[in-house]
Amino acid sequence: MPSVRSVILAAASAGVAMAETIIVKVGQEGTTFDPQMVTAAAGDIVEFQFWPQNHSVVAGDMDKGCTPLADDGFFSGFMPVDEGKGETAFQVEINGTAPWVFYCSQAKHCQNGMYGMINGNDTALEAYMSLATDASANESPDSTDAFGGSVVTASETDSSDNSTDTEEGGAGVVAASMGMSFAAFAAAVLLS
Ligand SMILES: [Cu+2]
Repeated sequence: MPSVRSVILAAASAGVAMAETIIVKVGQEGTTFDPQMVTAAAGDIVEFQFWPQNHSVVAGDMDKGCTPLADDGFFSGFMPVDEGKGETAFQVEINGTAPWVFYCSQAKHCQNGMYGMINGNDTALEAYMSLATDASANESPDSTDAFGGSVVTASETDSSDNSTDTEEGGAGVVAASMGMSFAAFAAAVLLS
């Protein structure tokens, strides 16, 4: 059977619009976003899924560590989770290729390295690292409610690694967007 990658390439070359849902795991390995660097095209959805104990994701100001973007940002609100992957996720639709930095506004998580970028690069991430490490405060937006995205039921993709640089991650994304059942997806992965 054709590999998942060849199917993706065929679809892309046929001009089929295939918006992807890209999963970012929040707090699964401590104060981390995984993947930390996300590449997303216009129309793609970045879905933040939450692990214990109580994290958030905030769109940050690129020039001020651990500080919310003043306008047109996003915030998930705090997402307390007792155990495992939380049922509630936060989705942000990407409208272009402009870089975003995001961070967790809980306690000193941002200062401790809990941030990441959408459509960023290593240089920008390193620059943000110094700003975050030196930030005197870790700020949440004024609003305690979520904004700039959608609070949704978390997608059923927690068993695969959805980082954008692996075949399996890509397969999970495509299977989900094609509406395949998980069993069919698993079979496709096993057979490929
Ligand atoms: Cu956190």
